[in-house]
Amino acid sequence: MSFKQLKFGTLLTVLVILVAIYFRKYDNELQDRLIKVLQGLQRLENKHEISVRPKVAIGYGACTDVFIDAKYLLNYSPSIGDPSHFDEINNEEELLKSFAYYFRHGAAAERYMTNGTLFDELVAKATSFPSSYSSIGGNAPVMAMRFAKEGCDVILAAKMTRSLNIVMPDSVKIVGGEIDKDDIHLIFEYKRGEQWGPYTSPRANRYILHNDINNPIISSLEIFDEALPKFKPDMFVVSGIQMMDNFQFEKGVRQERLKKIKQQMINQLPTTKIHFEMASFAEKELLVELQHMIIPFADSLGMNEQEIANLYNSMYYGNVSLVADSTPRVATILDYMRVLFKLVRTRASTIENSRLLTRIHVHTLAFQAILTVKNSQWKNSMGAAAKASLVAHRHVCGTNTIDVGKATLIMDESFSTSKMAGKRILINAENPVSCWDEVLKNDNADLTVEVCVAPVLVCTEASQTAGGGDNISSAGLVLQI
Ligand SMILES: *[C@@H]1O[C@H](CO)[C@@H](O)[C@H](O)[C@H]1NC(C)=O
Ligand SMILES: *[C@@H]1O[C@H](CO)[C@@H](O)[C@H](O)[C@H]1NC(C)=O
Ligand SMILES: CC(=O)N[C@H]1CO[C@H](CO)[C@@H](O)[C@@H]1O
Repeated sequence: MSFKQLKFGTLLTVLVILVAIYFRKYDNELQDRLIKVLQGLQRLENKHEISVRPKVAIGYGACTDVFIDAKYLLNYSPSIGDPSHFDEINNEEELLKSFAYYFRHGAAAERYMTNGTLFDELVAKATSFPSSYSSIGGNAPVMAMRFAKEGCDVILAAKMTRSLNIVMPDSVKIVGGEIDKDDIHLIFEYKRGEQWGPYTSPRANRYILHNDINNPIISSLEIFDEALPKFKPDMFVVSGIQMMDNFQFEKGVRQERLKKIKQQMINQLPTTKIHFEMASFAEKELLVELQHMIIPFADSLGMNEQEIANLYNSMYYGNVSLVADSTPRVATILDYMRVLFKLVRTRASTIENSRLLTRIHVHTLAFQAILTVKNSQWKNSMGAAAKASLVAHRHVCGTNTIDVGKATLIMDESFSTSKMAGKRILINAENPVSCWDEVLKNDNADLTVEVCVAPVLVCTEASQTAGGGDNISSAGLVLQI
C-alpha cells in the first residue's frame, strides 16, 4: 500500500466517522425535539380537566368495520388499465381501477358497491384471512365512544344488532332500535410506501367499500327526534351523511331525509352547540345540498385535508375535488379555512333559522388547525389542538402511551400563516401549539378569530387509519364544549 493510498484511506475513515457523528447528533437533536414536543402537548392536554359531564348527542348510523390488508384481497394485474374514478362500484374491475385511483395519492375514499352478492363474497373472502379483524364502525359510534371515553354522557342515533350493541360502553345510550343484520364496511388498509403494481402510496390510508341498507336512509332519525328534547344535549354532532353519497334513492327521498335532519338541527336549543363532521363526498349534487341544508345550521365543522379541498372547490368553483395533496402545507390549509369560513357565514346570513359558523377544525397527517371566533362559546382552542394532535398519534399507533421512538415530525420548525403575505411562525418545541389572533375582513363587519396550529407526532408504525378523523375531531371538541 502506497503512502498516498494510506492517506486516502485514513481520510475516508475520518470522513465516515464525521458523517456518523453528524447523523448521531442529528438523531439526538430530533429525539430531543420529539420529547419536548410530546411533553409540551401533554402538559396542554392535562391542563384542562373536564369537570361536569357534558351531554353529547350524536347522529347517525353504525356498522361493522371489517379490516383487511388491501394487498391480500385486491390483486393487481396490468389488465386493469388506467386508474379511474367511479361514483359507485358495479364489479371487481371497477373496484380495482377505483382503488388504484386513490391508492396512488394516498387519499382516503368510501364507495358504494351496487352488487350485494359480490359485496358479501368479498366480505367472506376478507374474513377468511386470519389477519383480518372487525370492530364497531361508522363515524357516529366512533365519535360516541371517544366522547364517552373522555367523560361525556352520550346518546347515539343508530339501529344495530344486539351483538353490536353490547360492545358499546354503558355510557353510550343507543337510540334507534334493533335490527337483524348490521351494515358492513369493508376497509382495505395500506401502509406508506406500499407497492401495488406500478403505484406507490405516499402515505398510509384506507379505501372503504360498503353496501349499506340502513345508513343511507338515516333510519334512526325519527326515534332520535323523540329522545333529543328530554336529553337536552350540550352538543349535537351530525355525521354519517356521506352514506347518502351515490346511493340510489327513489326520487325526492334524499332531499326529504336531509330536510328532516335540517329540522332536527333547527329544533335544538340555542345553548346546544352543533357540530357537523364532513367526510368523503363524491357526488356534486349532495355537496351542494349540504351547503344549503346542513352546513348553515352548524356552529362548527370538522374535516381532513381532502375534505376541506373538496368543500372549498365545491363552494368556490362549484366542482368536486376527489383527491388533494395528502400532506399539504399549513399556509394552504389556513387559506382554505379563511375563505370557507367567510363563504359559509355569508351564505348562512341569508338563510332562515341558520346559525353563524364559529369554529373549523382541520386535521391533517402533519398538523391540527383550529379556527374559532374570538370570545365565542368555544373555549380552550390551544388545549383542544394539543389533544387532537396526541389522539391522532395514539389512534394510528394503536397505543395510549406515546413512544417517541415510533414518532416523527413532518412539519418543519417554522411555518407560514398564509400563501399571500403570511407571517412566519417558529414552532417552540417546549410550547408546541402556536395560537394567534387575526382579523378577517368581510363585507359587512370585520371579525376577530383565534387560530391554533399543533404539530402531530406522526406515528411511524401505523396500525390503524380508519376512524382516525372521528377520534381526532371528538378529542378536539371535548375540551371546547
Ligand atoms: C353480482 O355478483 C354476482 C357474484 O359475483 C354475479 O354472479 C352476478 O352476476 C352479479 N350481478 C350483476 C347484476 O352483475
Ligand atoms: C375547479 O375549477 C377551478 C376553476 O375553474 C379550477 O382551477 C380547479 O382546478 C377545478 N378543480 C377541480 C378539482 O376540477
Ligand atoms: C387511540 C384511541 O383511543 N383510538 C380509538 C379510536 O376510536 C376507536 C373506536 O371508538 C377505538 O377503538 C380506539 O381505541
